[in-house]
Amino acid sequence: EEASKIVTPNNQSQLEINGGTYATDSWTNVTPKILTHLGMNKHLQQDHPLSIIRQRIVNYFYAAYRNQRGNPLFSVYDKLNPVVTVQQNFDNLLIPSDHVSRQKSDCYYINEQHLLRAHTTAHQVELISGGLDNFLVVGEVYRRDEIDSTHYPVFHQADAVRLVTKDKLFERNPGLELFEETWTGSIANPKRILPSSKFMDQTKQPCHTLEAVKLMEHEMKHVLVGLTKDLFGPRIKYRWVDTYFPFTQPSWELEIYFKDNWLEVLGCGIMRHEILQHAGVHQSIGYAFGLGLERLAMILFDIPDIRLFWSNDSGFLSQFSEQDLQKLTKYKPISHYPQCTNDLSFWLPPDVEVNEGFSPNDFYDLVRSVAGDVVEQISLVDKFKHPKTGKSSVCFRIVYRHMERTMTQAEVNEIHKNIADASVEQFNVQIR
Ligand code: FA5
Ligand code: MG
Repeated sequence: EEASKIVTPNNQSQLEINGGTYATDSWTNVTPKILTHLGMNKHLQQDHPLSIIRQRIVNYFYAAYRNQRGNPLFSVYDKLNPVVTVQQNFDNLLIPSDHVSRQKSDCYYINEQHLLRAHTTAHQVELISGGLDNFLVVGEVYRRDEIDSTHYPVFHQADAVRLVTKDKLFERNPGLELFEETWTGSIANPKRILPSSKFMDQTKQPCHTLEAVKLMEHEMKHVLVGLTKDLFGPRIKYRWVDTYFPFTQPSWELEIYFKDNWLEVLGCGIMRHEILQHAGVHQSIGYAFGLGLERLAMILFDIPDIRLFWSNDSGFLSQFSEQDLQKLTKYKPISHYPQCTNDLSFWLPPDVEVNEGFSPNDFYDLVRSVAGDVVEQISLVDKFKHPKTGKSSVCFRIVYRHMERTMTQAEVNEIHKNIADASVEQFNVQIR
């Protein structure tokens, strides 16, 4: 009863979110549980580790870029509404209409035209159109994903854009140009087929001069390595990896070496000039980047589980303080309560298979809606097709652990049963 009420917002014809009213449709897949995260603003909560990281990043940019009067060049937007349009999140950023990141199985859609932003880059074009040329955007983003200690469907990003004109970029080398002489300056046909990752030229966009791109690349990498060293100390090991984003060219990821592994901390690149043109900017070149706050915070504070960022437990929050931003205290686990593992196996309806009529992400959302944050991990441990009936069977392993107390087996069994009941109701499966 209870579960079905929670997991089927689709029965509603309208959703009220942040003061806006949205008609639901076949794209609607936000759950009430996910919607509770709007307005929590963990990145603005005093003494919260995400707020400390935000301030460190902002202060670094304030210090790195100043105008002649000594005032910070960058402005900060950290309270923008996470409800955005498909145009803001994808179209404005030249993300192809068939790109995987648009899929219903990856995003939280409110309806066909609106979604909870999947990256803070969604605000880039409106801010540039409004006349800004140096800004940071900080906020939470929403992505449908698996469940484990480093994945949560809501996490935080900081994005930045810096635009410079020819005079500024070539201050000390007058005579150099941002754009190739041979380039006509016209916006490429927006309907033309966009270069895919494999065919994107990693050197530069046709419109830019090599010297403009190289100078911007150098400045951007210098600033980002500076930020990394400011956060992790001067001896941190890092490397740049070529990558592809539809909205930058060339593009890179910065990885840092941490506990015997290379960990991706940000994506960045030279902004696609079409994006600037659409936003009314014709005489500048820009760089942009986006980074994840939880990843940085987990390393800096030694926080072992991403769910802890949502904890209201004073045993967690009282450990951190904004008093001295430079002093990063390591997290001390309050204690480790025992895990409890239960498997759930069921037959999918006839003619339905994993990723064909049944998406594991739909199941993960159901589990989060029913069980909340006591689920630490879920994995698909087994799937097979019955040779006679042709029906598919799946088995999910669910690991339960409360972060602040020990759960009894009876309590876990009850939640597990609720998940099973809700699965039958929502996916028409048969429990084995
Ligand atoms: C983006 O979201 C791009 N918008 C970044 C960007 C902006 C590139 C501007 C170029 C110009 P990506 O999906 O890789 O890219 O995420 C960026 C960062 O967010 C990652 O490097 C990582 O630090 C963080 N991140 C991504 N997914 C997760 C996740 N599931 N959990 C925690 N952090 C994540
Ligand atoms: Mg990435």
